[in-house]
Amino acid sequence: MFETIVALATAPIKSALSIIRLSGDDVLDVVSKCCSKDLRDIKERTILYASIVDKGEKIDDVVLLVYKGPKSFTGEDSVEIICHGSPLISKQIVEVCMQNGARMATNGEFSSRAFMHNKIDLVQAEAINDVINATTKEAKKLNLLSLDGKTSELLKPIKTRLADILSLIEVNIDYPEYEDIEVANKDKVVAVSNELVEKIDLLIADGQKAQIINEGVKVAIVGKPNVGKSSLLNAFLGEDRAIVTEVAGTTRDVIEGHVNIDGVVLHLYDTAGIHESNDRIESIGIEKSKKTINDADVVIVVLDGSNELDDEDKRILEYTKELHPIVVYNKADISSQDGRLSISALNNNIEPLIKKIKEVIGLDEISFSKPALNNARQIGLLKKAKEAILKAKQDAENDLTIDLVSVSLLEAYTAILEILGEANQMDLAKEIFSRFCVGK
Ligand SMILES: Nc1nc2c(ncn2[C@@H]2O[C@H](COP(=O)(O)OP(=O)(O)OP(=O)(O)O)[C@@H](O)[C@H]2O)c(=O)[nH]1
Ligand SMILES: [Mg+2]
Repeated sequence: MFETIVALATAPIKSALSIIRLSGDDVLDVVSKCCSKDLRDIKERTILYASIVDKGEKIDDVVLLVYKGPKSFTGEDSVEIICHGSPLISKQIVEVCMQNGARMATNGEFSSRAFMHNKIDLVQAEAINDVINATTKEAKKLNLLSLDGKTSELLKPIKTRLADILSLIEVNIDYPEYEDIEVANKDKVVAVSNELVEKIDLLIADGQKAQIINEGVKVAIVGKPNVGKSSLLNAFLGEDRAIVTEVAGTTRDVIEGHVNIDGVVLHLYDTAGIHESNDRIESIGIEKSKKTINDADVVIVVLDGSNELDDEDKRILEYTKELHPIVVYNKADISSQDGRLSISALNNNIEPLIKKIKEVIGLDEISFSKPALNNARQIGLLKKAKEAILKAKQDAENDLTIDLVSVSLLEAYTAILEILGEANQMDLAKEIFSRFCVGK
């Protein structure tokens, strides 16, 4: 029994129209009780013009979209009420629906119903949120591919291959007397493991690129005082976001800005100049700079190209060494460029740096249109599956018995199913018998 849930699907602000959404087993009954028309006998998707009423009094004239399950988003009978866009009206309609048997939906409950009724898998469910939250058209395009199920498709060959080898092992163990069944031995496990790891590695690499398109890249701008870090932030943003002065130690706090560079959002963090300071406030800023450096995906060390490097510059280069920073020489307008990566933040001439950042991020054209698993949960589970397969391979190479080897393979299979949200529906027996005609 799926209770009828109700929620306002649009923003609670004045607008032309608002949509209230309901879904559940007795939704047609619930709405009929507060509507000028009876929906109970509706057999297929229908659009109706009607009034919503509360104890004989009209709340609003509305358009009703009535869906008969399973042909609806949730897979259940559903109704969408399109009313006038007044927060007061939508509130009254939600309330009257609740008085007649609906309850308020919780976060994501409509999507979770769609998932429970197998209308979408977990990757698709996550994509709904990602489509809504996308800040670039490139990210939205990738998430629409996931919503269409194209990303989930990528897992099919891996899932099938794992099920193949697992069922082969099962059959070998349970029916050793069958001679016409392929033997699940060490060589077979090693070969399949190699093949799977190669496939998963490709998915992880593509997934990390897609994650960048979805979430952007954190870029820390660091350097000693007065080299032009804040000027660089302003040049990126095309506006005077951070205060720029010739006084060393101008920036005290971390200043954030966001810019879209060919479909990738750079989350830029301009930091306080790092140096030895006795000023208490500045010292706090410097500590924050160091934290920002450690959280960043890309670190830009800004040097003043018009001066010789000094100990402070060298210390910062040393401090960031392991993070493989982009080292850029600013103030190219008043210094020689000497074939090094040079810019002039003051003159908004930062093209060479942007080119370098794009190079470091390493996205190719194709990354923007290729379906890929694209969030930390999905990529984390892919990595877990890979580790488990490597363990199975190692166990096989160490001549462990095949049933022990299969424990890790099963773990990998579960991780792949978990990505799709199918882990608790796993029915390996069904998989086995769909492949082998054992009962012949
Ligand atoms: N000629 C020239 N001057 C620049 C350039 N970029 C910045 N400056 C000057 O350098 C001085 C310091 O610039 P800021 O951007 O405030 O430097 P900062 O690194 O943020 O300094 P702190 O916040 O003190 O750490 C200012 O007078 C800027 O006008 C440049 O490309 N060329
Ligand atoms: Mg500054």
